[in-house]
Amino acid sequence: MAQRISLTQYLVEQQRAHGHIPQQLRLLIEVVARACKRIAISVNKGALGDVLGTAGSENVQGEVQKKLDIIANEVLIEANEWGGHLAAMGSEEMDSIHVVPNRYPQGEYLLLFDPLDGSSNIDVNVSIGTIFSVLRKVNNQRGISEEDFLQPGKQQAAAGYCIYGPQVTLVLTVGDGVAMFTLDREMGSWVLTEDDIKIPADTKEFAINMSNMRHWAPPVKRYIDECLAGSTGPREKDFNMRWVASMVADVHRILTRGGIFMYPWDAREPNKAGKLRLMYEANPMGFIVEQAGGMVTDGKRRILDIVPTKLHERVAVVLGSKNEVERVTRYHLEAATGD
Ligand code: AHM
Ligand code: MG
Repeated sequence: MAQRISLTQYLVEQQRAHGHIPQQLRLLIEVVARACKRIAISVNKGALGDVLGTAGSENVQGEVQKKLDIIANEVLIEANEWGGHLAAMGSEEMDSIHVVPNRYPQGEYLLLFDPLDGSSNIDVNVSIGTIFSVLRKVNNQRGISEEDFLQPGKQQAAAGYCIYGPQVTLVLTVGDGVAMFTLDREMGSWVLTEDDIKIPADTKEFAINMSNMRHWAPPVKRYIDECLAGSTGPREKDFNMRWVASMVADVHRILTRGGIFMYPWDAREPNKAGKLRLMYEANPMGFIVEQAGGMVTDGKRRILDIVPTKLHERVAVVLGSKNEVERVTRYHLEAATGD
């Protein structure tokens, strides 16, 4: 029988081999992974667990919260606040940061999460997920504030997501490639099922919400028009389209077989850089995709270089197969310089 490598064994061996997973970071990752198991149980219960539908509240961004958004948020906070590995947490579903209460020791790390990504898919039984990002607390001179979180994505110590789909899968990077673990439901354990995942540099598959086409900027329109023109257009090949409306599911497909994902700026709300959130969605997914050899920009700049100005900052996102993301980014730069 092939040897099964658990998440714990993977982390311990990574630490031994490369020395980049300190004790607190390992604990943090294991606690988040355990919280994801609890969330998976609630997701699986569905109507039987009374977890479907809206909670009757809105988050800081004015979005209606689903019951599962709130449950997942609470599970992650409860699981993470007592272990001594964290100083504070930030969540897409909370107005401001949650500092670890005084009764618990404060750790060296900061955790950010989108507790339940793809909320619109909860009630229709389509894949959803949890996305998380880990930063180090850089300033040790004073207490903790929102400012401590405003670090560019390239400073992440780890990032990952858990997808609640036909299989429950945890995807993780600690800055040394990307590994995938599948939940063995009978045993309740995470088993390494793929290591050193690489995204092919070329693809014939794009993911974008086409209903927003009339609001896009010209470079995005140009790129998609060329894909749609297929084998008789300038790209001289036919493209396929997928849009799950759960970023976790779209990114998971791209990690598995390549592709490009875009949630661009659009003219409906010109002052909003994009729909997705820099710190809960774009940065962690960006770290994972880059670690898998892909590329991530906001159309012009590398996302992981952006220095956030606020916790809930939004950003346009273009990510996935390197040659396609490079092309979209080039189209934006050409449009800006008038080439
Ligand atoms: P959420 O975090 O509130 O669920 O919103 C983010 C989701 C992404 O997972 C997905 O890519 C996008 O919103 C879908 O947007 P749209 O409804 O415009 O297709
Ligand atoms: Mg989300």
